[in-house]
Formats: sequence, C-alpha cells, structure tokens
Amino acid sequence: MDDSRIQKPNLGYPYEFTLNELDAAQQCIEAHGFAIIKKVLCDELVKELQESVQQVLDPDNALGAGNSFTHSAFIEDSPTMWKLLDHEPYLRAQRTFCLSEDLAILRTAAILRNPGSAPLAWHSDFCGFSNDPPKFSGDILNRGPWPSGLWFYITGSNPEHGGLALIEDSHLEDWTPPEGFQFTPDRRSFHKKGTEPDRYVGFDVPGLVPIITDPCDQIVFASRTYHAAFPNRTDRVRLSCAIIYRPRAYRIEAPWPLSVKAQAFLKALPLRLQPFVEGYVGIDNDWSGEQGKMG
Ligand SMILES: O=C(O)CCC(=O)C(=O)O
Ligand SMILES: [Fe+2]
Repeated sequence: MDDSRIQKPNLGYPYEFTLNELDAAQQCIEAHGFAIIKKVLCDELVKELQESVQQVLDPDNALGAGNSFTHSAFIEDSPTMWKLLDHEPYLRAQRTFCLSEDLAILRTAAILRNPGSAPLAWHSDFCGFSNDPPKFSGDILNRGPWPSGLWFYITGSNPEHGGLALIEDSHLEDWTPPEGFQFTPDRRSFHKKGTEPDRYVGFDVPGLVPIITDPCDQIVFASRTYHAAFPNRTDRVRLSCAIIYRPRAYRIEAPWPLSVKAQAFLKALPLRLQPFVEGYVGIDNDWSGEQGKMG
C-alpha cells in the first residue's frame, strides 16, 4: 500500500479534543487507547522546543541523512522542557490522563528523525506482560497503568513525515493481533503468521490509525497501545518530545544509581517544581539486570 495517500481517518467516533474537553478525551483513551488534544502549546513554545531538541540531540547537524536519534532523559538536558511544568492548562490535561492530582516525572524523551530515516517497528511500550526478572530499564519503568504516550510531535505528525501510527483498541488487556498476525513471544509486538517472530515493520495492519497532528497538538496513548512510526520521506527533520508521568505516590525502585547529570538536573530545578521530581530515578540505558550477577 502506498501510505503517502492516507488521509485523516474518520473512525466513527471523535478522537480530537480541545483542552476544554478533557473528560471526553479521557473517555476516548479508555475506550480506544488514544486521543489527540488540539492546541496544547503556543507557537512560541513549539519553536523553543524545536530549537531545544535540535540543539541537544544534534547541535552540529552531524547525524546525517537517513538517521534518527533518541534521547531518553531529555529533560535533564533541556531547561526548555521545564516550561511545561509551569503550564497549567497542559498540567490539568496530564492530571486527567494519569488519574492523579499529584504527578511526578517518570521519564522523558526526545526524538529526531532525519529525512530518509527508517520506519520504527510496531511495539507496545508496556513491559508488564512478563514477570521475569527485569532485563532493561523499560522493565523497571514501563509497567504502570498511566499513559505511555504523552507526545508532542513538534514538527507535526503525518505519514509522509515519520509520524506516529497506532492500532485502535489495542490497549485492551484481551486484545490480540488482527487476522493474519500473531504476537511475538514477548507480546510486545506482532508479526505476520508464517514469518520470523521479529517486530513487524509495515503499515498494512488492520486497525491502524495514522496520527495526523499540528506541531502544537498533544498525542496521548494508553499504557499498552501498540504503535509504530512511519519513515520520514520528506526533506524536513521530524522532531518530538514527551514527559511521561507517574502518580507521585507510585514509587519506582530503580536498581541503577542516579547519574551525575540526573543529580545536576534535580539540583537545578526551581523549588516550586521540586514536587515533580520526588522519587525521580532517571534512566540507565545500559542497565541489563546482569551487573549484580556478574559482579
Ligand atoms: O518515533 C516515534 O514516533 C515513536 C517512538 C516510540 O514509540 C518509542 O520511542 O517508544
Ligand atoms: Fe514506543
């Protein structure tokens, strides 16, 4: 299928909401696993976030055509992201989606996808399908019921530009892959029946919703929702960033120490914002659960 012709889909239910329709948005997330919130950011903040993602992830434009880069503790390097924590209309929305009045930062991310960059395979961020001992940082961080996706695609999301795709209703605990597909052994992805059990890359999956947004919109998806990213077939970089929250009372026991950079972030954050970093554990992308055993 030529996915360049995919139009904003009519799904038979509303999935775009304003900041004045948060209850309806939350109901859509509960029913279908996602929602789009229109005009959450002003143009000025969009511009500042674009500059910050570019500056932190690829300051010298050296990444090169066809490449992508993900920063998995973006807020530690981007004081511009702190502005979100002072943005009451945005915060009210995050409280609604996380079902908590008292939010704390779980993790943050920014992604830069250059022109020509490859698609991202289908997956769920949720790591609670297995009770095996944790093997990477996601197994520690991504097990809660809060939304996994609270993204700003600050250069817009659409199928030509490396935008997001997701599968409606795939957040439900009894969801199974559509006709012709089966779960990968870890359940975090699926593949075509009769093929290798690798995460599927392709946009011919029944139930696929191409997400089409403006740079000021927020894309929300539920804890388990399966999603993927289209390749970037434009001549413009694709930028995105997110803060994922946990209810403050939900503590994370991280087996890795706080990095020097994480400590500096905690120290630099203004006093009024300190409640957002209560119990902050940062992330260690190299942690594999093996250190203790090997040591
Ligand atoms: O690149 C994207 O748009 C999605 C990224 C994503 O799903 C992830 O980092 O888990
Ligand atoms: Fe993801």
